[in-house]
Amino acid sequence: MAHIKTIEGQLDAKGLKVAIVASRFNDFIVDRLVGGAVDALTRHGASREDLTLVRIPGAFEMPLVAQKLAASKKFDGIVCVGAVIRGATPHFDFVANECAKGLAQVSMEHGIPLGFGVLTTDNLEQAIERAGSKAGNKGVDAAMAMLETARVLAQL
Ligand code: INI
Repeated sequence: MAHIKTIEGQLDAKGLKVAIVASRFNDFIVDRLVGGAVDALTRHGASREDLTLVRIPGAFEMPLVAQKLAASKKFDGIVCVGAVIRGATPHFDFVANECAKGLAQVSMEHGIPLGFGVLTTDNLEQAIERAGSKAGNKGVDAAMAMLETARVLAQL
């Protein structure tokens, strides 16, 4: 293909201040996602002192907390990690939908890159698969997506 002007984000997290918002609900899954996000960011140059972990009750509370973090302007990006599991959640759809919708709104309103690492699965096995086993670690993916987006936004 002919050369065209291309803008893309370098995966360099050096100097980036990042808030990681993690729900306590299903914490044995979520802790793996937090670990993945921290690992991904520090391996790409972020310093631990620039990372702040915010623990909250559940995925439903995530948008409000992300909104406050974004409004504080103390962070270059936010990574949200949680696990909403249908099998154990009669109100799965409400929690999952409100969480995703609210976080997208925060990202747009504040122009802040937000990595969405909230698992929404039918059962526990699928959640385990995405928390550091055969389907990877969605905390890693969310952190990397936030990082790439932050570096793209800085050039626009
Ligand atoms: N919160 C989650 O993060 N994951 C879930 O699977 C879940 N379930 O199963 O209900 C869940 N519910 C709690 C919810 O996020 C709120 O914390 C709660 O309703 C209080 O507002």
